[in-house]
Amino acid sequence: MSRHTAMLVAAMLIGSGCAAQQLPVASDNLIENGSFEASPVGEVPRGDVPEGWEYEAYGASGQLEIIPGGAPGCGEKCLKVTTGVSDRRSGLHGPMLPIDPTKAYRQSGWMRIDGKHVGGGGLYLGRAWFDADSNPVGSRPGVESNYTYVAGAVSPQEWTYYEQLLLPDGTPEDGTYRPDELPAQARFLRIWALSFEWEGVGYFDGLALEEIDYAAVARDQISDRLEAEAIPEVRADTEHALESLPEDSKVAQRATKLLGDLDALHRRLQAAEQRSISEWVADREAAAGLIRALQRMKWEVKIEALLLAADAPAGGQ
Ligand SMILES: [Ca+2]
Repeated sequence: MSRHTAMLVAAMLIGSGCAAQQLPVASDNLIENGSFEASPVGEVPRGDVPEGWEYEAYGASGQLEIIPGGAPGCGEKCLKVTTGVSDRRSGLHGPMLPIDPTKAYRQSGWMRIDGKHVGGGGLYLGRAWFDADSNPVGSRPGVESNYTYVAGAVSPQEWTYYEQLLLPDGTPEDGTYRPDELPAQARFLRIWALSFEWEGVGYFDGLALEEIDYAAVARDQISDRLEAEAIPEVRADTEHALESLPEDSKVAQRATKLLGDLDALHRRLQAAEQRSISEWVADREAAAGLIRALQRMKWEVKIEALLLAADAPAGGQ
């Protein structure tokens, strides 16, 4: 049994999929032949690239090969990239893939190296961004570099899964974007799978780009957080203590406002209508603050109720 076959069997036993994730996907893999299953085993002829890919990075120097085996659950073939003293750079660039910068995507893939890592570089998985006219979208004003990475200069000895959730740029007006953001002007991306500035053998497999249903992600995250922080109990405690407070008490009014905010959040979590990703991101961030405020408010209301009871004349009114 070859080493690769052994890894495939192990993967089946532990039930690992090619994309090791729990995120709700909203599309198929947008990368054609990201797992290299559509290519024949053997050296990729100089000047050529595997089906679905556009060109060899840093020149058509014939440093690519399709070999049997691959990452856990990722089929029966993978890409091997060899760099040496005479040419320390190679890899693959994908074709221009159309994207919608208001949507959410996950870019993922598996990488490993063989043997000792020599040199400062390593394997890189990322993408370059382009606008509607196929011009690069720089990460900062006046900066031409239009690429960001899922993982850079990595050199794992075993197959390792990398992924990154890409969300719309939340602040397009500042003219910059983070590595985990889609630039607002971007309409295309080009996948990069590179072996850069080192000498050795690297492997890529299971490369994927998928649209993600971010509303479902945010809904789950917010709901889980409300449950984990016992917000239904906090609410019940607060409402119980509120019964002892006069309605015109300032504490009662603030508590009632917070409970109303919580109701509104619950309504948005259950709403069926389409909301933008930025609205979901804002809700996710606001939920954390609302949870903290509700937890403080519970005690404020309880203390206010105790103080009122202590001030009341003996025997009550
Ligand atoms: Ca494969």
